[in-house]
Amino acid sequence: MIEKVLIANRGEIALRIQRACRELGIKTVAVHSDADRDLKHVLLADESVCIGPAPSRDSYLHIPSIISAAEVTDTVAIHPGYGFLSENADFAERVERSGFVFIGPKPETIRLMGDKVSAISAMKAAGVPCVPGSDGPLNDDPNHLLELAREIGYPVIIKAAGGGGGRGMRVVHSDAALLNAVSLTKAEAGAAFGNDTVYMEKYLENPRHVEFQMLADNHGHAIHLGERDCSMQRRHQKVVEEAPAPGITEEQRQRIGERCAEACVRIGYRGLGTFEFLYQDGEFYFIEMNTRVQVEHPVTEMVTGIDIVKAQILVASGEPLSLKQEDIVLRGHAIECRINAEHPETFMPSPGRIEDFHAPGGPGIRMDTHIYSGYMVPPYYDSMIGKLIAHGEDRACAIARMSNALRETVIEGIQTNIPLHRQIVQDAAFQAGGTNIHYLEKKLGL
Ligand code: MV4
Repeated sequence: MIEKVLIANRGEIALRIQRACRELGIKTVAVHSDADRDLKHVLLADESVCIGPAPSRDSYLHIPSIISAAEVTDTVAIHPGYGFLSENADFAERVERSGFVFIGPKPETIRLMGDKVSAISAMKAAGVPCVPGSDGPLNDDPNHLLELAREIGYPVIIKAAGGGGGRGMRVVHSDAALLNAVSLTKAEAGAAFGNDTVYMEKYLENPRHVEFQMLADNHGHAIHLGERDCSMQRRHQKVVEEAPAPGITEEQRQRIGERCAEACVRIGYRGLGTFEFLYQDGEFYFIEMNTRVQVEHPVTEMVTGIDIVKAQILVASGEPLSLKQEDIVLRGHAIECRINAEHPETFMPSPGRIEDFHAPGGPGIRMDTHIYSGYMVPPYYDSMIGKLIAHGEDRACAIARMSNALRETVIEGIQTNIPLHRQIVQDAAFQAGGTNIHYLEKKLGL
Protein backbone atom coordinates (compact mmCIF):
# COMPACT_ATOMS: atom_id res chain seq x y z
CA MET A 1 0.00 0.00 0.00
CA ILE A 2 1.05 3.59 -0.68
CA GLU A 3 1.81 5.35 2.64
CA LYS A 4 2.67 8.81 1.29
CA VAL A 5 1.67 10.73 -1.83
CA LEU A 6 3.34 13.82 -3.24
CA ILE A 7 0.79 16.02 -5.00
CA ALA A 8 2.53 17.57 -8.01
CA ASN A 9 -0.16 20.17 -8.66
CA ARG A 10 -1.96 23.17 -7.15
CA GLY A 11 -5.41 24.65 -6.61
CA GLU A 12 -8.66 22.75 -6.38
CA ILE A 13 -7.33 19.46 -7.79
CA ALA A 14 -4.47 19.37 -5.25
CA LEU A 15 -7.07 19.74 -2.50
CA ARG A 16 -9.28 17.07 -4.13
CA ILE A 17 -6.34 14.61 -4.26
CA GLN A 18 -5.43 15.43 -0.65
CA ARG A 19 -9.01 14.65 0.47
CA ALA A 20 -8.89 11.26 -1.29
CA CYS A 21 -5.51 10.46 0.32
CA ARG A 22 -6.83 11.39 3.78
CA GLU A 23 -9.80 9.04 3.38
CA LEU A 24 -7.39 6.25 2.47
CA GLY A 25 -5.11 7.01 5.44
CA ILE A 26 -2.31 8.21 3.17
CA LYS A 27 0.04 11.04 4.23
CA THR A 28 0.34 13.96 1.79
CA VAL A 29 3.24 16.09 0.65
CA ALA A 30 2.31 19.41 -0.96
CA VAL A 31 4.82 20.97 -3.35
CA HIS A 32 4.28 24.63 -4.19
CA SER A 33 5.79 27.66 -5.84
CA ASP A 34 6.79 30.88 -4.04
CA ALA A 35 3.40 32.34 -5.05
CA ASP A 36 1.43 29.43 -3.56
CA ARG A 37 2.49 29.28 0.11
CA ASP A 38 -1.07 30.09 1.23
CA LEU A 39 -2.88 27.49 -0.89
CA LYS A 40 -5.47 25.64 1.20
CA HIS A 41 -3.98 22.18 0.58
CA VAL A 42 -0.47 23.45 1.43
CA LEU A 43 -1.74 24.70 4.80
CA LEU A 44 -3.45 21.32 5.40
CA ALA A 45 -0.67 19.01 4.16
CA ASP A 46 1.34 16.72 6.41
CA GLU A 47 4.48 18.17 4.82
CA SER A 48 5.13 20.89 2.26
CA VAL A 49 8.11 21.75 0.09
CA CYS A 50 8.68 24.95 -1.89
CA ILE A 51 9.91 23.86 -5.33
CA GLY A 52 10.74 27.21 -6.91
CA PRO A 53 9.65 30.61 -8.15
CA ALA A 54 6.14 31.48 -9.32
CA PRO A 55 6.46 30.78 -13.08
CA SER A 56 5.29 27.19 -13.78
CA ARG A 57 8.38 26.28 -15.80
CA ASP A 58 10.49 26.96 -12.67
CA SER A 59 8.22 25.07 -10.26
CA TYR A 60 5.24 22.87 -11.29
CA LEU A 61 6.92 21.97 -14.59
CA HIS A 62 10.45 21.62 -13.19
CA ILE A 63 10.99 17.86 -13.01
CA PRO A 64 14.26 17.79 -10.98
CA SER A 65 12.74 19.95 -8.20
CA ILE A 66 9.72 17.66 -7.90
CA ILE A 67 11.85 14.49 -7.83
CA SER A 68 14.10 16.07 -5.17
CA ALA A 69 11.08 17.00 -3.06
CA ALA A 70 9.88 13.38 -3.31
CA GLU A 71 13.32 12.14 -2.23
CA VAL A 72 13.70 14.40 0.82
CA THR A 73 10.18 13.59 2.06
CA ASP A 74 10.44 9.82 1.54
CA THR A 75 7.42 9.90 -0.75
CA VAL A 76 6.04 6.61 -2.13
CA ALA A 77 3.89 7.83 -5.02
CA ILE A 78 3.43 11.00 -7.07
CA HIS A 79 0.00 12.23 -8.23
CA PRO A 80 0.29 14.62 -11.19
CA GLY A 81 -3.33 15.90 -11.19
CA TYR A 82 -4.31 17.51 -14.53
CA GLY A 83 -2.37 19.96 -16.71
CA PHE A 84 1.31 20.63 -15.83
CA LEU A 85 3.25 17.31 -16.04
CA SER A 86 0.21 15.00 -15.96
CA GLU A 87 0.56 13.79 -19.57
CA ASN A 88 4.34 14.11 -19.85
CA ALA A 89 5.70 10.60 -20.58
CA ASP A 90 9.27 11.68 -19.75
CA PHE A 91 8.12 12.82 -16.30
CA ALA A 92 6.30 9.53 -15.66
CA GLU A 93 9.46 7.69 -16.71
CA ARG A 94 11.71 9.78 -14.43
CA VAL A 95 9.30 9.24 -11.52
CA GLU A 96 9.42 5.45 -11.99
CA ARG A 97 13.20 5.35 -12.60
CA SER A 98 13.66 7.25 -9.31
CA GLY A 99 11.77 4.46 -7.54
CA PHE A 100 8.40 6.19 -7.03
CA VAL A 101 4.95 5.08 -8.17
CA PHE A 102 3.49 7.32 -10.88
CA ILE A 103 -0.27 7.60 -10.30
CA GLY A 104 -1.25 7.20 -13.94
CA PRO A 105 -0.68 4.90 -16.89
CA LYS A 106 2.70 3.48 -17.95
CA PRO A 107 5.02 6.02 -19.65
CA GLU A 108 4.74 4.14 -22.97
CA THR A 109 0.93 4.40 -22.83
CA ILE A 110 1.15 8.17 -22.23
CA ARG A 111 3.53 8.37 -25.21
CA LEU A 112 1.21 6.26 -27.41
CA MET A 113 -1.76 8.55 -26.64
CA GLY A 114 0.30 11.75 -26.85
CA ASP A 115 0.86 11.00 -30.53
CA LYS A 116 -2.66 11.33 -32.00
CA VAL A 117 -1.76 9.24 -35.08
CA SER A 118 -0.61 6.28 -32.97
CA ALA A 119 -3.55 6.75 -30.57
CA ILE A 120 -6.07 6.56 -33.42
CA SER A 121 -4.41 3.48 -35.01
CA ALA A 122 -4.37 1.68 -31.65
CA MET A 123 -8.04 2.49 -31.02
CA LYS A 124 -9.14 1.64 -34.54
CA ALA A 125 -7.35 -1.73 -34.26
CA ALA A 126 -9.15 -2.30 -30.96
CA GLY A 127 -12.58 -1.75 -32.53
CA VAL A 128 -13.28 1.82 -31.36
CA PRO A 129 -15.15 3.83 -34.06
CA CYS A 130 -12.95 6.63 -35.50
CA VAL A 131 -13.44 9.55 -37.91
CA PRO A 132 -12.96 8.56 -41.59
CA GLY A 133 -9.48 9.78 -42.46
CA SER A 134 -5.93 9.15 -43.60
CA ASP A 135 -5.33 6.25 -41.17
CA GLY A 136 -1.81 7.47 -40.59
CA PRO A 137 0.57 10.35 -41.34
CA LEU A 138 0.25 12.36 -44.57
CA ASN A 139 3.12 12.12 -47.03
CA ASP A 140 3.96 15.06 -49.29
CA ASP A 141 2.87 13.61 -52.64
CA PRO A 142 0.39 16.27 -53.88
CA ASN A 143 -1.58 13.82 -56.05
CA HIS A 144 -1.96 11.40 -53.18
CA LEU A 145 -3.16 14.18 -50.85
CA LEU A 146 -5.74 15.44 -53.37
CA GLU A 147 -6.97 11.91 -54.01
CA LEU A 148 -7.26 11.22 -50.27
CA ALA A 149 -9.24 14.43 -49.59
CA ARG A 150 -11.64 13.70 -52.48
CA GLU A 151 -12.13 10.18 -51.24
CA ILE A 152 -12.87 11.36 -47.66
CA GLY A 153 -14.98 14.21 -49.06
CA TYR A 154 -14.65 17.93 -48.30
CA PRO A 155 -14.59 19.56 -45.83
CA VAL A 156 -11.57 17.81 -44.32
CA ILE A 157 -9.43 18.80 -41.33
CA ILE A 158 -5.63 18.64 -41.16
CA LYS A 159 -4.39 17.93 -37.64
CA ALA A 160 -0.94 17.74 -36.04
CA ALA A 161 -0.06 14.36 -34.48
CA GLY A 162 1.60 16.25 -31.62
CA GLY A 163 -1.35 18.61 -31.14
CA GLY A 164 -4.59 17.96 -29.31
CA GLY A 165 -6.95 20.07 -27.28
CA GLY A 166 -7.49 22.31 -30.28
CA ARG A 167 -3.90 23.20 -31.14
CA GLY A 168 -2.51 22.63 -34.63
CA MET A 169 -5.58 22.10 -36.82
CA ARG A 170 -6.84 23.57 -40.11
CA VAL A 171 -10.15 23.01 -41.94
CA VAL A 172 -9.98 22.69 -45.74
CA HIS A 173 -12.99 23.14 -48.06
CA SER A 174 -11.53 22.59 -51.55
CA ASP A 175 -8.74 21.14 -53.68
CA ALA A 176 -7.49 24.70 -54.24
CA ALA A 177 -6.76 25.20 -50.52
CA LEU A 178 -5.51 21.71 -49.66
CA LEU A 179 -1.78 21.63 -50.41
CA ASN A 180 -1.10 25.01 -48.84
CA ALA A 181 -3.06 24.03 -45.72
CA VAL A 182 -1.04 20.82 -45.35
CA SER A 183 2.29 22.71 -45.68
CA LEU A 184 1.23 25.43 -43.24
CA THR A 185 -0.09 23.00 -40.60
CA LYS A 186 3.09 20.92 -40.98
CA ALA A 187 5.35 23.96 -40.52
CA GLU A 188 3.39 25.22 -37.50
CA ALA A 189 3.34 21.75 -35.93
CA GLY A 190 7.11 21.38 -36.38
CA ALA A 191 7.70 24.73 -34.67
CA ALA A 192 5.13 24.24 -31.89
CA PHE A 193 5.51 20.54 -31.02
CA GLY A 194 8.88 19.56 -32.51
CA ASN A 195 6.96 17.02 -34.62
CA ASP A 196 5.69 17.95 -38.08
CA THR A 197 3.61 14.79 -38.58
CA VAL A 198 0.08 15.67 -39.73
CA TYR A 199 -2.99 13.58 -40.57
CA MET A 200 -6.34 14.13 -42.26
CA GLU A 201 -9.92 13.51 -41.12
CA LYS A 202 -13.40 14.23 -42.43
CA TYR A 203 -14.38 17.55 -40.81
CA LEU A 204 -17.58 17.15 -38.81
CA GLU A 205 -19.44 20.47 -38.94
CA ASN A 206 -21.76 20.37 -35.93
CA PRO A 207 -20.71 17.65 -33.49
CA ARG A 208 -21.06 17.39 -29.74
CA HIS A 209 -18.09 16.51 -27.52
CA VAL A 210 -18.96 13.34 -25.62
CA GLU A 211 -16.31 11.51 -23.61
CA PHE A 212 -16.25 8.17 -21.77
CA GLN A 213 -14.66 7.81 -18.32
CA MET A 214 -12.61 4.63 -17.99
CA LEU A 215 -11.03 2.92 -15.00
CA ALA A 216 -8.55 0.05 -15.44
CA ASP A 217 -6.49 -1.95 -12.96
CA ASN A 218 -3.11 -3.64 -13.32
CA HIS A 219 -4.73 -7.08 -13.59
CA GLY A 220 -6.34 -6.91 -17.02
CA HIS A 221 -9.73 -5.48 -15.99
CA ALA A 222 -11.31 -2.29 -17.28
CA ILE A 223 -14.74 -0.71 -16.81
CA HIS A 224 -16.48 2.44 -18.02
CA LEU A 225 -18.28 4.90 -15.77
CA GLY A 226 -20.52 6.28 -18.49
CA GLU A 227 -20.09 9.43 -20.51
CA ARG A 228 -20.00 13.21 -20.11
CA ASP A 229 -21.09 15.92 -22.51
CA CYS A 230 -18.55 18.77 -22.66
CA SER A 231 -19.88 20.61 -25.70
CA MET A 232 -20.46 23.93 -23.88
CA GLN A 233 -17.03 25.46 -24.58
CA ARG A 234 -15.32 28.62 -25.76
CA ARG A 235 -11.97 28.62 -27.54
CA HIS A 236 -11.32 24.98 -26.54
CA GLN A 237 -11.92 25.82 -22.86
CA LYS A 238 -14.80 23.81 -21.41
CA VAL A 239 -17.30 25.97 -19.53
CA VAL A 240 -20.09 23.56 -18.48
CA GLU A 241 -20.02 19.75 -18.42
CA GLU A 242 -22.70 17.23 -17.60
CA ALA A 243 -23.37 13.52 -17.10
CA PRO A 244 -25.03 11.62 -18.62
CA ALA A 245 -24.93 13.19 -22.10
CA PRO A 246 -28.44 14.29 -23.12
CA GLY A 247 -30.14 11.90 -25.56
CA ILE A 248 -27.59 9.08 -25.36
CA THR A 249 -29.44 5.78 -24.90
CA GLU A 250 -28.45 3.05 -22.46
CA GLU A 251 -27.84 0.81 -25.48
CA GLN A 252 -25.38 3.32 -27.05
CA ARG A 253 -23.67 3.87 -23.68
CA GLN A 254 -23.11 0.14 -23.15
CA ARG A 255 -22.03 -0.48 -26.76
CA ILE A 256 -19.44 2.33 -26.91
CA GLY A 257 -18.39 1.93 -23.27
CA GLU A 258 -17.73 -1.78 -23.83
CA ARG A 259 -15.62 -1.02 -26.94
CA CYS A 260 -13.54 1.41 -24.89
CA ALA A 261 -13.13 -1.09 -22.04
CA GLU A 262 -12.00 -3.79 -24.50
CA ALA A 263 -9.53 -1.32 -26.00
CA CYS A 264 -8.13 -0.56 -22.53
CA VAL A 265 -7.58 -4.27 -21.88
CA ARG A 266 -6.05 -4.74 -25.34
CA ILE A 267 -3.40 -2.00 -24.84
CA GLY A 268 -2.70 -2.87 -21.19
CA TYR A 269 -4.15 0.41 -19.95
CA ARG A 270 -3.87 1.16 -16.23
CA GLY A 271 -5.55 3.88 -14.16
CA LEU A 272 -8.06 6.54 -15.19
CA GLY A 273 -8.53 7.42 -18.83
CA THR A 274 -10.96 9.34 -21.00
CA PHE A 275 -11.94 8.51 -24.57
CA GLU A 276 -12.95 11.70 -26.36
CA PHE A 277 -15.54 11.35 -29.11
CA LEU A 278 -17.27 13.66 -31.51
CA TYR A 279 -20.96 12.74 -31.61
CA GLN A 280 -22.99 13.73 -34.67
CA ASP A 281 -26.16 12.32 -36.27
CA GLY A 282 -26.30 9.49 -33.75
CA GLU A 283 -22.74 8.24 -34.39
CA PHE A 284 -19.60 8.30 -32.21
CA TYR A 285 -16.17 9.13 -33.66
CA PHE A 286 -13.07 8.72 -31.45
CA ILE A 287 -10.62 11.66 -31.67
CA GLU A 288 -8.23 11.55 -28.68
CA MET A 289 -7.56 9.83 -25.37
CA ASN A 290 -6.63 11.63 -22.15
CA THR A 291 -4.46 9.71 -19.70
CA ARG A 292 -5.10 11.82 -16.55
CA VAL A 293 -7.85 12.65 -14.08
CA GLN A 294 -9.99 15.34 -15.70
CA VAL A 295 -11.33 18.64 -14.38
CA GLU A 296 -14.89 17.42 -15.01
CA HIS A 297 -14.58 14.07 -13.16
CA PRO A 298 -17.05 15.18 -10.41
CA VAL A 299 -20.13 14.92 -12.66
CA THR A 300 -19.29 11.24 -13.18
CA GLU A 301 -18.74 10.82 -9.42
CA MET A 302 -22.15 12.34 -8.69
CA VAL A 303 -24.09 10.05 -11.06
CA THR A 304 -22.14 6.85 -10.29
CA GLY A 305 -21.52 7.40 -6.57
CA ILE A 306 -17.89 6.37 -7.12
CA ASP A 307 -14.93 8.34 -5.75
CA ILE A 308 -12.85 8.39 -8.93
CA VAL A 309 -9.70 9.80 -7.33
CA LYS A 310 -9.73 7.20 -4.55
CA ALA A 311 -10.24 4.47 -7.16
CA GLN A 312 -7.31 5.89 -9.16
CA ILE A 313 -4.99 5.76 -6.15
CA LEU A 314 -6.13 2.22 -5.27
CA VAL A 315 -5.41 0.83 -8.75
CA ALA A 316 -2.05 2.66 -8.78
CA SER A 317 -1.17 0.86 -5.55
CA GLY A 318 -1.83 -2.46 -7.32
CA GLU A 319 -5.31 -3.24 -6.01
CA PRO A 320 -7.59 -5.09 -8.41
CA LEU A 321 -10.83 -3.28 -9.34
CA SER A 322 -13.46 -4.01 -6.70
CA LEU A 323 -16.24 -3.05 -9.14
CA LYS A 324 -17.58 -4.95 -12.12
CA GLN A 325 -19.31 -3.31 -15.06
CA GLU A 326 -22.72 -4.51 -13.87
CA ASP A 327 -22.14 -2.75 -10.51
CA ILE A 328 -22.07 0.63 -12.28
CA VAL A 329 -25.53 2.20 -12.15
CA LEU A 330 -26.17 5.80 -13.17
CA ARG A 331 -28.47 7.76 -10.88
CA GLY A 332 -29.92 11.12 -11.92
CA HIS A 333 -28.06 13.91 -13.65
CA ALA A 334 -25.11 16.15 -12.73
CA ILE A 335 -23.92 19.48 -14.14
CA GLU A 336 -20.64 21.28 -13.47
CA CYS A 337 -19.92 24.99 -13.96
CA ARG A 338 -16.23 25.92 -14.07
CA ILE A 339 -15.72 29.07 -12.01
CA ASN A 340 -12.94 31.26 -13.43
CA ALA A 341 -11.35 34.43 -12.08
CA GLU A 342 -12.02 36.42 -15.23
CA HIS A 343 -14.05 39.31 -16.58
CA PRO A 344 -17.50 37.91 -17.48
CA GLU A 345 -17.64 39.71 -20.85
CA THR A 346 -14.03 40.13 -22.00
CA PHE A 347 -12.76 36.86 -20.46
CA MET A 348 -9.60 38.68 -19.34
CA PRO A 349 -8.04 37.08 -16.22
CA SER A 350 -8.96 38.80 -12.95
CA PRO A 351 -6.41 37.87 -10.27
CA GLY A 352 -6.46 39.54 -6.85
CA ARG A 353 -7.59 39.19 -3.25
CA ILE A 354 -10.88 37.43 -2.51
CA GLU A 355 -12.45 39.83 -0.03
CA ASP A 356 -15.45 37.67 0.75
CA PHE A 357 -16.59 34.16 -0.14
CA HIS A 358 -19.88 32.46 0.59
CA ALA A 359 -20.18 28.89 -0.71
CA PRO A 360 -23.57 27.64 -1.93
CA GLY A 361 -25.29 24.66 -0.34
CA GLY A 362 -28.41 22.54 -0.16
CA PRO A 363 -29.35 19.13 -1.56
CA GLY A 364 -27.19 17.85 -4.40
CA ILE A 365 -24.74 20.78 -4.31
CA ARG A 366 -20.97 20.32 -4.25
CA MET A 367 -18.31 22.97 -4.67
CA ASP A 368 -14.72 21.89 -5.31
CA THR A 369 -12.56 24.92 -4.64
CA HIS A 370 -9.45 25.99 -2.78
CA ILE A 371 -10.53 29.61 -2.33
CA TYR A 372 -11.35 31.26 1.02
CA SER A 373 -11.97 34.81 2.22
CA GLY A 374 -8.59 36.57 2.16
CA TYR A 375 -7.04 34.22 -0.44
CA MET A 376 -4.98 35.94 -3.12
CA VAL A 377 -5.58 34.53 -6.63
CA PRO A 378 -2.13 34.70 -8.24
CA PRO A 379 -1.73 35.93 -11.83
CA TYR A 380 0.67 33.14 -12.88
CA TYR A 381 -1.63 30.16 -13.43
CA ASP A 382 -4.90 29.05 -15.04
CA SER A 383 -7.81 31.26 -14.02
CA MET A 384 -10.05 28.39 -12.85
CA ILE A 385 -10.64 28.85 -9.11
CA GLY A 386 -13.26 26.19 -8.55
CA LYS A 387 -16.10 24.07 -9.84
CA LEU A 388 -19.72 24.14 -8.83
CA ILE A 389 -21.50 20.82 -9.27
CA ALA A 390 -25.24 20.19 -9.00
CA HIS A 391 -26.80 16.73 -8.89
CA GLY A 392 -30.50 15.92 -9.10
CA GLU A 393 -32.90 13.06 -9.84
CA ASP A 394 -33.16 14.32 -13.43
CA ARG A 395 -31.65 17.04 -15.65
CA ALA A 396 -34.36 19.61 -14.83
CA CYS A 397 -33.72 19.16 -11.11
CA ALA A 398 -29.94 19.48 -11.60
CA ILE A 399 -30.50 22.73 -13.55
CA ALA A 400 -32.85 24.12 -10.87
CA ARG A 401 -30.32 23.32 -8.14
CA MET A 402 -27.48 24.85 -10.18
CA SER A 403 -29.55 27.96 -10.74
CA ASN A 404 -30.12 28.34 -6.96
CA ALA A 405 -26.47 27.66 -6.19
CA LEU A 406 -25.28 30.28 -8.69
CA ARG A 407 -27.58 32.84 -7.01
CA GLU A 408 -26.24 31.94 -3.55
CA THR A 409 -22.55 32.04 -4.41
CA VAL A 410 -20.75 35.25 -3.40
CA ILE A 411 -17.18 35.90 -4.51
CA GLU A 412 -16.10 39.50 -3.85
CA GLY A 413 -12.86 41.30 -4.70
CA ILE A 414 -12.25 39.73 -8.10
CA GLN A 415 -14.40 39.24 -11.17
CA THR A 416 -15.70 35.79 -12.04
CA ASN A 417 -17.64 34.13 -14.85
CA ILE A 418 -20.60 33.39 -12.54
CA PRO A 419 -22.78 35.91 -14.47
CA LEU A 420 -22.03 33.92 -17.66
CA HIS A 421 -23.11 30.70 -15.93
CA ARG A 422 -26.36 32.34 -14.76
CA GLN A 423 -27.01 33.23 -18.42
CA ILE A 424 -26.25 29.70 -19.64
CA VAL A 425 -28.56 27.96 -17.16
CA GLN A 426 -31.37 30.36 -18.26
CA ASP A 427 -30.74 29.62 -21.95
CA ALA A 428 -33.60 27.80 -23.71
CA ALA A 429 -31.31 25.66 -25.91
CA PHE A 430 -29.18 24.64 -22.90
CA GLN A 431 -32.36 23.77 -21.00
CA ALA A 432 -33.51 21.62 -23.92
CA GLY A 433 -30.11 19.84 -23.90
CA GLY A 434 -27.86 18.56 -26.67
CA THR A 435 -26.29 21.82 -27.92
CA ASN A 436 -23.16 21.35 -30.07
CA ILE A 437 -19.55 22.57 -29.69
CA HIS A 438 -20.25 25.82 -31.58
CA TYR A 439 -23.31 26.86 -29.57
CA LEU A 440 -21.68 29.01 -26.86
CA GLU A 441 -19.37 30.92 -29.21
CA LYS A 442 -22.35 31.69 -31.48
CA LYS A 443 -24.49 32.78 -28.53
CA LEU A 444 -21.70 35.09 -27.37
CA GLY A 445 -21.38 36.47 -30.92
CA LEU A 446 -17.81 35.31 -31.52
C1 MV4 B 1 -12.53 17.81 -35.02
C2 MV4 B 1 -13.65 18.63 -35.27
C3 MV4 B 1 -14.43 18.32 -36.36
N1 MV4 B 1 -14.10 17.28 -37.16
N2 MV4 B 1 -12.25 16.77 -35.83
C4 MV4 B 1 -10.79 20.37 -31.38
C5 MV4 B 1 -10.02 19.95 -30.20
C6 MV4 B 1 -9.46 18.63 -30.54
N3 MV4 B 1 -9.55 17.79 -29.38
C7 MV4 B 1 -10.25 18.12 -31.69
N4 MV4 B 1 -11.09 19.20 -32.10
C8 MV4 B 1 -11.96 19.06 -33.12
N5 MV4 B 1 -11.73 18.03 -33.97
C9 MV4 B 1 -13.02 16.53 -36.87
N6 MV4 B 1 -12.71 15.50 -37.67
C10 MV4 B 1 -13.92 19.70 -34.38
C11 MV4 B 1 -13.06 19.92 -33.31
C12 MV4 B 1 -13.42 21.01 -32.42
C13 MV4 B 1 -13.80 20.75 -31.10
C14 MV4 B 1 -13.87 19.47 -30.58
C15 MV4 B 1 -14.24 19.24 -29.27
C16 MV4 B 1 -14.60 20.32 -28.45
C17 MV4 B 1 -14.54 21.58 -28.95
C18 MV4 B 1 -14.16 21.83 -30.26
C19 MV4 B 1 -14.11 23.12 -30.75
C20 MV4 B 1 -13.70 23.35 -32.04
C21 MV4 B 1 -13.36 22.29 -32.88
